[in-house]
Amino acid sequence: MSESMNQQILLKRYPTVAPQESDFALVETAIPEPGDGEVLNRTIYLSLDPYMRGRMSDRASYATPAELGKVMMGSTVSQVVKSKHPQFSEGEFVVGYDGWQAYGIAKGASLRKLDPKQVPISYALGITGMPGMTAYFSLLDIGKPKAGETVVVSAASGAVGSVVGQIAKIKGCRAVGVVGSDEKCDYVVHELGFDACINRKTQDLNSALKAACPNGIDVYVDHTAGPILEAVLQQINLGARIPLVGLISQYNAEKLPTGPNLMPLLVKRALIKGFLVGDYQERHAEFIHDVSQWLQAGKLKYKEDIVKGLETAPNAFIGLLQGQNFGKLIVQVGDDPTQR
Ligand code: NAP
Ligand code: FER
Repeated sequence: MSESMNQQILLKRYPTVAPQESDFALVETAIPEPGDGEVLNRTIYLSLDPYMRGRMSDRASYATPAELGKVMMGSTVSQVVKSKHPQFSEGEFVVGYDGWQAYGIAKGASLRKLDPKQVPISYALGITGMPGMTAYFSLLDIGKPKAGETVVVSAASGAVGSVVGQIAKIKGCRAVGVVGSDEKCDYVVHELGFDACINRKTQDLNSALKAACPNGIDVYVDHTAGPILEAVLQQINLGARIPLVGLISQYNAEKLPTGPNLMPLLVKRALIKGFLVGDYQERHAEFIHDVSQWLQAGKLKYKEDIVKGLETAPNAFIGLLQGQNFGKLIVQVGDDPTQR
């Protein structure tokens, strides 16, 4: 491959299961010239992120699919080679979205300058970039960890998870990671300072979580969905918070697992929250006031399905679970003098 040429990786076809090399094509093209307001960048670092798997598909999604035959998208850290934008000069370092190629043309407005004296420029693709920001806001804004609480995170040694656990520690929480190897576990505990870590491939998730979280789980930052989420749910505490950040266990799946697909919750930032009516006893008067008024004004309709005789109770109850009741099922056990 010649240095005076551009190298690009194109997406050739959408993988049906795990992506394969043959889904991509490496091509050589001329290095492009920047137009007015544009910059020619030489890519130094290209970020590879799980979300890209979602783009390699024409399945409906929150994001537009990667176009077949085009350069794969991706965040990049680059050096400016030629600039036709007043705010950028040759030699400067920038973070942008130039994709899987050695040289890219970018509009100046889509680039942010990097100062190599502050942190290594590659960090702009990780801890000081999109993954770090994901960790920071998902944990703090949705997880709302309080000192003393237990925070569990999956993909814990990764770009997002490693930051989640460390911020949890900064906030005075117990941090527990779930990862896919002993080596990662070791790193998460001994280098990152998590309190415990579980190997999802070799340990029984339920018993390992129980042992690692003796006070239960207050926050679970979910990066995987699937079996880890299933096990975590068995140990959650009253009022636990679960930022649903990623579902990587299903990104390569040909068919979605049985049971509910939680992806729409992530995409729509929807909320699932447990409810127990007993929590609202103090607001009973408020309820009675409104509902009585609406009934009297004819704004609420109400249907009762009254079966007669105590002896009908077992069958009526069996029917309730089969949908045979139509309205609120009640057994009339005795005479109602108010109805005479
Ligand atoms: P990462 O953790 O650096 O790398 C992905 C990791 O996922 C792998 O190393 C692996 O770790 C784990 N993994 C892969 N397949 C898995 C499976 N079948 N079951 C369980 N774990 C599996 O990636 P990242 O960039 O930090 O992203 C982590 C998650 O955050 C992803 O789900 C991503 O989509 C999500 N994310 C969401 C947003 C958002 O705005 N919602 C933004 C950024 C990232 P182990 O083998 O160690 O478990
Ligand atoms: C991911 C990275 C980014 C991801 C979603 C996003 C579900 C979405 C970012 C946005 O639209 O702001 O891995 O996985």
